[in-house]
Amino acid sequence: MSMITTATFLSAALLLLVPGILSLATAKKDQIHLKIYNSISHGPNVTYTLDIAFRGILLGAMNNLQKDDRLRFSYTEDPNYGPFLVRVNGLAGNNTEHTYWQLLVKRGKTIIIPDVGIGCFIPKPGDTVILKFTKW
Ligand code: B12
Ligand SMILES: *[C@@H]1O[C@H](CO)[C@@H](O)[C@H](O)[C@H]1NC(C)=O
Ligand SMILES: *[C@@H]1O[C@H](CO)[C@@H](O)[C@H](O)[C@H]1NC(C)=O
Repeated sequence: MSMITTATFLSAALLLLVPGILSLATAKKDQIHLKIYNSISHGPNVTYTLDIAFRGILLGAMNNLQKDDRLRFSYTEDPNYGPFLVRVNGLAGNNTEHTYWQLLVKRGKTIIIPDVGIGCFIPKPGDTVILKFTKW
């Protein structure tokens, strides 16, 4: 191959490859917001922006935040329903006091109360997941 045809071939190949690489990079991950809200003490809310894997579970995204030392949380493992969120940034729910961390999701203008916990819930890109410390 002459130099010119090689160069033409290479740029044609790049033109084909670049959009593919870009769409892979943007389609694979997306973002949600995670808001920590204490409805009992009414302290300041803390909001995180985090990446989610395609159809990844909320717990996975939260684990990534914890790994980066941005969020601290812990959960117990229920034999039937999986992970039950107990403590967020040092504050734990308490059966005697009837307090717990409720899982809410703001999607567009609607607030959703998921019927599953953090181990099963799959956020959608753009969701604001709210962890609300509240009473039952
Ligand atoms: C009472 C109750 C609660 C109470 C439990 C407190 C208490 N000490 O009583 C509170 C209000 C805290 C609660 C919270 C939630 N709950 Co609830 N809860 C129930 C309910 C009505 C009865 C459970 C019960 O007492 N069973 C009898 C006892 C003897 O059995 P047990 O195994 O010891 O019960 C324990 C577990 O059920 C556990 N538990 C309760 N809810 C949940 C949710 C999850 C995800 C996990 C892992 C464990 C768990 O707490 C109970 C007491 O220790 C059930 C529905 C039902 N009819 O079973 C839903 C139910 C278990 N909860 C459910 C859900 C989704 C939630 C929430 C995620 C709701 C939300 N969006 O915030 C949160 C948990 C958030 C978190 N922190 O992780 C779902 C679980 C379905 C699933 N496959 O995940 C159920 C089945 C109701 C439904 N929507 O269909 N819940
Ligand atoms: C925190 O968020 C909640 C619910 O999203 C909102 O109602 C409340 O006003 C906020 N609190 C503060 C201090 O901004
Ligand atoms: C829950 O609250 C009660 C009453 O305030 C307290 O005595 C107990 O130590 C608390 N339990 C946990 C696990 O923190």
